Amino acid sequence: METTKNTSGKHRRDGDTYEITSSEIEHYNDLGYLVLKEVLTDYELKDLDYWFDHFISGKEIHQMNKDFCDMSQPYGTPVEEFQLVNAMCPSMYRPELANNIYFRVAQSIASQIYKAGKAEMDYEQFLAKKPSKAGAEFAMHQDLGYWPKTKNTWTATFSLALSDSNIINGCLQVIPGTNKEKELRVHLPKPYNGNEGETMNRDTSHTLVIETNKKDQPIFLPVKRGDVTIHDERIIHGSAGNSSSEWRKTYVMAFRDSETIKQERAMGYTHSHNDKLDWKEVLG
Ligand SMILES: O=C(O)CCC(=O)C(=O)O
Repeated sequence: METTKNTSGKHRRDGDTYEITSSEIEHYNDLGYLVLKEVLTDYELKDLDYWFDHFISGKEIHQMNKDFCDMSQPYGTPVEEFQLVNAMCPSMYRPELANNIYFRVAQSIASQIYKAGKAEMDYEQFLAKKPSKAGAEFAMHQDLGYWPKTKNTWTATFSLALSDSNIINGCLQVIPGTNKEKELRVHLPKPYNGNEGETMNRDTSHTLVIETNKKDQPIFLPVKRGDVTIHDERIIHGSAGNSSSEWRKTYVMAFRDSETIKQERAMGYTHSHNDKLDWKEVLG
């Protein structure tokens, strides 16, 4: 059903529903990503801004341990040296955030994309790049390279722009079509400057990185505040540092099949960096 003649967001919203077209679903399934404009209004974003700034400024640090971290640097990096600030699973720490307007609208989109089962929210993450931090990069990876092996891997990861995001401040980059590669690329712990030769693992750092090759042609996905990008679990993606004088702010929310989430939880996996897992065992 191709009803979305006027593509502006407000014509596609009806309450908690944001209507997407069959060609957008096809685009997502074929190329592994999608960009949707004006998903939330500025009024709706204001409440999310409050919680985002609350977490990113470290107000819940006392209870978050490794869930408040810099994913571009090893755990234990002093907070004042953070460049890429991450707050994992925020509504686990502040349940008032759960069931917010972003969740409800993203749920409506995930359910339109996924018909083979029930799409449910698996985890959330706040991600902020400080201004003028060239090192605030998100190393190229496939999300599945990070996660325990599950029978069904279907995932739609939503990134809501809370600030405009562009090439200068390190917007998301994807390599279209890599979602169709049969094998996952090899993911290795990221070596850090000054730590060459030091063994990094899932206890010392969250960051894994793949080697890209000459054929890999990333494209940038610049977005405006209120827009959303969606990427699947196999597409190669990442982002560069922030060379601008403004923050880049993103609210990530991932949806997976309800049975997959049950399987993850049975392994003790919630996507919190504080989960205790035997990674050799769960990666399969
Ligand atoms: O938005 C970014 O810079 C990267 C986020 C990312 O890699 C992810 O959500 O999987």
